[in-house]
Amino acid sequence: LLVFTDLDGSLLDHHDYDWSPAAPWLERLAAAGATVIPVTSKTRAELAGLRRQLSLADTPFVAENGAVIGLPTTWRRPDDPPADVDGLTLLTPGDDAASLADRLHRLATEQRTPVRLLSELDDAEVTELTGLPLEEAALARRREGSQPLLWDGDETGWRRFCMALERDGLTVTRGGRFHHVMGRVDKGRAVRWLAERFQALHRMRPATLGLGDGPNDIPLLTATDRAVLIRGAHGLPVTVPHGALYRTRHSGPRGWAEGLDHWLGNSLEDGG
Ligand code: 2M8
Ligand code: MG
Ligand code: MG
Repeated sequence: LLVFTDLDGSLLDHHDYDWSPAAPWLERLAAAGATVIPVTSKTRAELAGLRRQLSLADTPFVAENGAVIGLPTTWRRPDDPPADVDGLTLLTPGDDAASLADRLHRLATEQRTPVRLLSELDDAEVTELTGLPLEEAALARRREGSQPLLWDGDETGWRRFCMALERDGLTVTRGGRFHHVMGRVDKGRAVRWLAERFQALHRMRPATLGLGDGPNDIPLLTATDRAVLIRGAHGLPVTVPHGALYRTRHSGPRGWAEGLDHWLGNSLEDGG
């Protein structure tokens, strides 16, 4: 079983980033041999410490909404790019963050609209906006393949700006607090890629389960066999076309555990 999970607002609480209500399920999944794969808007720099704390240091991960995929050695194939210093193979199917920033500023100037990139705020502002500790705010600003941003203009202006971005070949999505702009990537493509890689390595189609709370999780949820839409603490509407979708009553890590109770409550130990 592969469990693909969003972090902020899903495995982690939207406000204080706590995951203790989900910890018993993480242990149970590990004991049953299931692989938990974080699929997040967070950066690779943010994930380094988090993956250790969550005991997910040996599983693949998807950072920056699909722009960065990290593979541990057990998920590698010989023709992959070489492993980098952390012993991980990194795939970056989108566009690099610096060129995204340039294009965003160019389009914003053309449209005479103000746009604030998270990577260009200072650490204290990011802390204020997100509740992340200062050191983690600094790690969130280290973008490699996406640019989270704040839009101060009106809804019509935003829609016009989005259309310009999409005409320019960019992908626009939305997390709990920020809009996110990437190249031609999303969480769903990364999930499908990892499921195919698993199949290529093990000659067996994996069972997949997805959990997420935000608009940026819709592609993730539609890419998995069974899905959990976690009640959002962000107030944004999220509609997921899926034949096997469970919507939780709780939000954050309590909702995460509730979703696993629903799909795996009695069946995990005999194969999920
Ligand atoms: C940003 O991601 C969340 C995802 O829902 C958002 O859009 O609100 C990212 O920039 C991430 O790097 C950061 O850790 C997070 C903090 O809340 O915000
Ligand atoms: Mg989320
Ligand atoms: Mg996310």
